[in-house]
Amino acid sequence: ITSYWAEGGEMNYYFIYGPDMTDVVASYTDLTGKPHQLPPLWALGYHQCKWSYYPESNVKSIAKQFRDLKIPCDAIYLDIDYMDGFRCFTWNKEYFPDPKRMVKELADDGFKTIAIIDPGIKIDMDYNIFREALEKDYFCKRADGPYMKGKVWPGECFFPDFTDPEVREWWSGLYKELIEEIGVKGVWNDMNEPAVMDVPGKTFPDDVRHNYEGIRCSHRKAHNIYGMQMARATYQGLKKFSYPKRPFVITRAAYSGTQRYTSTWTGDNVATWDHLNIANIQAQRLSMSGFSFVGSDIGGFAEQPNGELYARWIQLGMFHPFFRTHSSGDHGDQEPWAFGANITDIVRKFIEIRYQLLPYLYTAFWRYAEEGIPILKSLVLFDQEDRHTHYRNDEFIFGEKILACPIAEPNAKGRRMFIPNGEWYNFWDNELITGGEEIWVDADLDSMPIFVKAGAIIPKYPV
Ligand code: NBV
Repeated sequence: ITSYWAEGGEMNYYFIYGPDMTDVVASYTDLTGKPHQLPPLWALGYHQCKWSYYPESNVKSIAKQFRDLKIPCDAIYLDIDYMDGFRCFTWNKEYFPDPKRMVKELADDGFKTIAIIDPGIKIDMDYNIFREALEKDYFCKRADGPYMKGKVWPGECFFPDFTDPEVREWWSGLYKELIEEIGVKGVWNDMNEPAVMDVPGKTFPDDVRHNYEGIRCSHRKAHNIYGMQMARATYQGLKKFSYPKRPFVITRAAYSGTQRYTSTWTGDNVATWDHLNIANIQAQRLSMSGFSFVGSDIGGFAEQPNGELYARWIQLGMFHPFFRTHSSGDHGDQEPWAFGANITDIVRKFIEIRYQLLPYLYTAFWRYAEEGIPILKSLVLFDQEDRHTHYRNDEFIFGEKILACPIAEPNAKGRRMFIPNGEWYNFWDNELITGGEEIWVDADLDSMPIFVKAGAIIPKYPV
């Protein structure tokens, strides 16, 4: 027996007839939405992140290393420590005395700066954003009246009710200085599940009330929507203040339809081979669920990868539309050069391939934004008539014509994988393979199984 129920709100069922599974996904995005715009091209490049790069000198030296070592990189991230006491829309002036200058200098060197913004607003009468939201009655409240108070990074916080369109409008306006003045190019929304520390359930209690577009309801109904509405408000702000450039947003929490506004990643993973495997499956399934602009924390967020795991993860991540290394930062370095020269060379090689494939990926993104066709396709989406594809998780199609399969275990010299029907060229040596069966594919650490569909035209860009 399979049963479904909802904690709150309605259960609506939709029957979507393909019968082609790709059409099911496309129709599902007719219902829930497609990206409103293509991302800026740079957002499909490589991103470097850590919790946290600070102070300014650290950010600069990371950026310089990329250029010195000639490793392409388009974006560098500021995690929560750039703020003043974790107050959103403020700067720690000791670490970042002149953010505008720093962001400009990074931009002159080809880096876009991305800053994190969380939903919790510190309870602090000397903090203008807190005061304003309090005066305007924008914070969530409990059923019996008091504010929804919860502990997050800044300490005790109140939380804007992003399900209220007026609150979203206000929130979007808060980005003016960060984007228009300081020149930050992208925003990263985190903790918007909403996450709350030291409470059972780690989120709001069910009785919290929400505006919910004027149809007031409890948190039971609004829980899953909350994070999306935060990302939506962020997207509105970026759209306004970065115009005529296109916005880039990344969010941790999402819901059906969040793909309209933002990219996402798979959250706090661990530096293990198991989690590399999981990242592959998660990205394919998100893609199959109408949300293609996805990636994982490459190398793992918690714990420390060795060079081999990091290199293999870069190889997988190169095929994920969102391509970012991130780590919790307390276990050692996780930049492409942190594991010795051999690994640096392998990582560079794969990041370079990603850059060469940008026009190909951009076209796949265009099809996704226009028609809802997933960018990553599990083999079943590629050839559902062949029952062999029905239980395959490892291999996937990137765009329309490239078949890839990560190496997801240590000490591998290659792996067995299933090649779907048709003729395929090995990406590395042009050997022609006829698909329809499982084969062994060589792949030392500096390689991975990649095949190109016979007859495909793959446009390539200079690195
Ligand atoms: O802001 C710190 C981290 C962030 O680096 C990570 O990517 C998020 O998923 N954040 C979670 C909060 C701390 C989690 C332990």
